[in-house]
Amino acid sequence: MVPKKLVAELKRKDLKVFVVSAHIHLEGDALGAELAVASLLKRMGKTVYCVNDDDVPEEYLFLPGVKTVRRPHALPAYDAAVLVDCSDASRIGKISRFLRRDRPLINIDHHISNARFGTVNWVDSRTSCACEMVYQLFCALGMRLNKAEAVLLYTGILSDTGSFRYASTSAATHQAAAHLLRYGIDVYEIHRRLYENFSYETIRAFGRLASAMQRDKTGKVAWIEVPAALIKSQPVLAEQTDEIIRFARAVKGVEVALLFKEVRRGREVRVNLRSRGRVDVNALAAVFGGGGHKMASGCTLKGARKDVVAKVVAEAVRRCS
Ligand SMILES: [Mn+2]
Repeated sequence: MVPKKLVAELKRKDLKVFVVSAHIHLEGDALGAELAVASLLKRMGKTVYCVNDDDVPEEYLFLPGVKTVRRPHALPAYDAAVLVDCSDASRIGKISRFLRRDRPLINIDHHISNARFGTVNWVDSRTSCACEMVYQLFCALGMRLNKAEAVLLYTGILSDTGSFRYASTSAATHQAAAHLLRYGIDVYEIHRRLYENFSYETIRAFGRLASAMQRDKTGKVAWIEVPAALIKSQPVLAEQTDEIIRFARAVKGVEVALLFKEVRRGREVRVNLRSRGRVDVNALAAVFGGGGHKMASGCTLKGARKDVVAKVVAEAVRRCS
């Protein structure tokens, strides 16, 4: 349910200028929800700045309104901020330093680990994605969607539910998607843009990563490591978490799939965690200062790749037994 306070806040006449942002490592749900909220606010007569601490990944450049996204060094003067798909305000990156304590901060998120950092918090971890929540927001405001908004929300739902596969997909998710189809969106085109748009070299790199996959002796934990050198030669790999980790998760008997991306050689490793359902990877990531959902989470560790892999794999194996 959309909180009444959120609707009231958006309707406030004295709040004229909004900044809207989403988490770094932009992906379909974050970007779709951000742009859809921006569109909604503009239609309510607000001035809106979409700001991110990240460039938009190439596969999302087709999204309507994506050219309005700015990557500023600081935030512009604003009356209220809306953060979508962020478990914590710091998830928007360096620009979070410029959030003002004396301005409304609206938190719209579906992460179970959400820190309720806003002045208005709408956190619903039972919802599949931020875009499904933004869809509900349009309904609560009695606003008809336009086709561009439908494309944005459908893209977010498609990407965050793994194309309606993950357990977070509910009847309400499908109903929202069904409604979005009535706006004449081209679902195959969206699918193609997201999933059938890789370069020849990237697909070959996926193959190399799959063949370098490892698993523990119980076969319950499988992992893939992406070395810094490979990310350097194929930067797109840094964004392709789901495409890569699906190899590990798809192995029969695997309970926890892990992806280790060497962000800075010898110094920092980004870890993505996926569960088959038995192990809570939100709790597993929390051991290392991260979080997310029970089925999908992430954390970032300092140190050499070899040490990070050993530590996280050991903890994952422990939780599988
Ligand atoms: Mn999301």
